[in-house]
Amino acid sequence: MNELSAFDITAKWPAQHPDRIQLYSLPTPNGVKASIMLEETGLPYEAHKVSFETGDQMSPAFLSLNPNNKIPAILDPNGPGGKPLPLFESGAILIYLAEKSGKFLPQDPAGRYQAIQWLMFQMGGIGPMFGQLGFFHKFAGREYEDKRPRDRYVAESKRLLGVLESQLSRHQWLAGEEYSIADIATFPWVNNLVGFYDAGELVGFKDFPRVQAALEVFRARPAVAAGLKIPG
Ligand SMILES: N[C@@H](CCC(=O)N[C@@H](CS)C(=O)NCC(=O)O)C(=O)O
Repeated sequence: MNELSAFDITAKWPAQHPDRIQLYSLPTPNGVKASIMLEETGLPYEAHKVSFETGDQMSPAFLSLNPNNKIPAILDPNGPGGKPLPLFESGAILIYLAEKSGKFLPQDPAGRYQAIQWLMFQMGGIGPMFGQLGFFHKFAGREYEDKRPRDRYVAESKRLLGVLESQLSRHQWLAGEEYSIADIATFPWVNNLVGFYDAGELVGFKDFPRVQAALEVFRARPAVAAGLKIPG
């Protein structure tokens, strides 16, 4: 019996490699933040698929780790003090993995807060607003006759893209000249907006050339290409 077996989630998703970080996820814009970060850092991990089709995120085993029934979540057998650490919320996972690996979060305090600031901007702005736009443009909300909710999220998404454009006109990446967890949080959502949601025309994506260029550089990273497909 390993230490992880004390966590109910491992009964539904058994760990083949209990010494590695366990990732519970799906390749959605929030899920791939964790898989891309794990690929980028090279930390050893094992990915488990949480299928929405079968409602895995609502199962008691999953809820025992994340009571908010959302992916991604992780379980690190070797957390602080050498004890297992369960963790949910993609922003918290990114900060944790950055601190554990010593990568993608500047060491100097001012730079570190810049990266956290842009990470929070994604968590509180980009993710929720682009997500709502997806609902009203691509999913069930598309059928609604009243287009005001959709238009509201289109306008807000454009505004947020404008904020990214302005920041990227001054810096190579969101938190400055170094690629950071702020970029790992944000670009999967931009990618999803113009890809899976097919909302590029709706938000006038061509009006944000620096965001477009940064997205291309992001997508060209091998760890990003790999992480976007995990778990398969
Ligand atoms: N704030 C959360 C949001 C996570 C989230 O919304 N995950 C979605 C997939 S992108 C999910 O698990 N949805 C399943 C559900 O709502 O039942 C985070 O960043 O981790």
